[in-house]
Amino acid sequence: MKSALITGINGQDGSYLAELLLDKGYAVHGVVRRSSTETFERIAHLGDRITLHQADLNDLASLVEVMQTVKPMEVYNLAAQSFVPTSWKQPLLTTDVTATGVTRMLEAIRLIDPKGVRFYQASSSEMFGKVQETPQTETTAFYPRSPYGVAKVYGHFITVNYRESYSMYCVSGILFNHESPRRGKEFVTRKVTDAAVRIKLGLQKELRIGNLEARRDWGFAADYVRAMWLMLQQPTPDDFVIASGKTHTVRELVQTAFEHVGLDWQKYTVQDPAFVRPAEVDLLLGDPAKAERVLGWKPEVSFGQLIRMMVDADLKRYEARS
Ligand code: NAP
Ligand code: G4F
Repeated sequence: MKSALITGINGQDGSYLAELLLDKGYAVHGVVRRSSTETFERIAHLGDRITLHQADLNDLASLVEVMQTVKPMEVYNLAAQSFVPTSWKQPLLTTDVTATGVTRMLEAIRLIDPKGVRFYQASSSEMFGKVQETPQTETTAFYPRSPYGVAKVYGHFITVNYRESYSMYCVSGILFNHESPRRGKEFVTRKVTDAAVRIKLGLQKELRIGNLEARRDWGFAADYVRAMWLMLQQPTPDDFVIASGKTHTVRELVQTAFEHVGLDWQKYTVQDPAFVRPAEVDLLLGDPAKAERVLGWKPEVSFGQLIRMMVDADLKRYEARS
């Protein structure tokens, strides 16, 4: 039986990836960090079909111990301080987890089983930042615009470096924004779909938001975890851009979500400088041609379908509570 270890299994992507790997017959293990209250909301439904191990990306010994215990064939490093605004408030924590945490994962693998393990690193389109060309591809130069983006560039290149230095099977997926009903509420898509529903139900008065002109290439998380798995099944390790190939403004996102609940977004949306970033990534648009050609990967859910799916899921959640 194939075995896989997922760091960040309790996050949005970790939960979808765990489901995918279970469906494929893997023994699925996950790394979770210690918390005073255990809120495994996204993976509770998987019950004892997955095995959880306590470790932290900041603690090398704990990662080595998990590697020794599980002896996985595939490792998916999804754990990170993943919220861009927090990376300005906690730049050193972001560096420790999102940048050097990747080296700790790679070292744990190098020490335990450098030839047997296949490693996936969750790289990000935030690395393109102030974009140097459009659309962005695997060869576009990086120009990160936040401590998070800088940390991801480090994680990306240390992954490439372990592949080239030790001939380890290490790949980096440069994933553009992907969302789902399991997205954290601090990210703009879920903040908007949750607000549209709450306003519709009379639970909230307005949506306070930052830059409406920022453009993102948004896709569905369950489509994107398929690409992660495909990357680790290739005969040789390589890096891929995973994107929808379409871009939309935050304004279009708000309009789509509010329209779906029958509200005029302009009546309820207030621009608030508190949500404007010190440095913005204005435009992301990925070119997934290489992933399509080599991996046979294609996204199945469009932007409109995704936002409506998220609104519907939020509606269901609130209706179930009343
Ligand atoms: P997420 O929901 O924020 O999940 C991140 C996970 O990392 C959480 O489970 C979190 O644990 C865990 N974590 C944080 N610090 C840790 C530490 N010190 N030790 C161990 N675990 C730690 O993020 P996501 O959206 O699923 O994204 C998954 C990965 O893809 C991240 O690396 C993210 O940066 C990257 N990425 C995401 C996107 C996107 O659009 N979603 C795009 C490109 C790249 P808790 O559950 O305890 O908080
Ligand atoms: O949803 P966001 O917070 O996502 P962001 O910053 O693009 O980062 C996400 O995608 C990355 C991939 O490119 C991942 F690596 C990262 O881990 C994360 O998953 O913001 C999207 C856009 C930004 O331009 C932001 O300025 O929405 C704009 N925005 C406007 N008002 C807002 C808001 N973002 C948030 N979170 N909240 C607002 O009120």
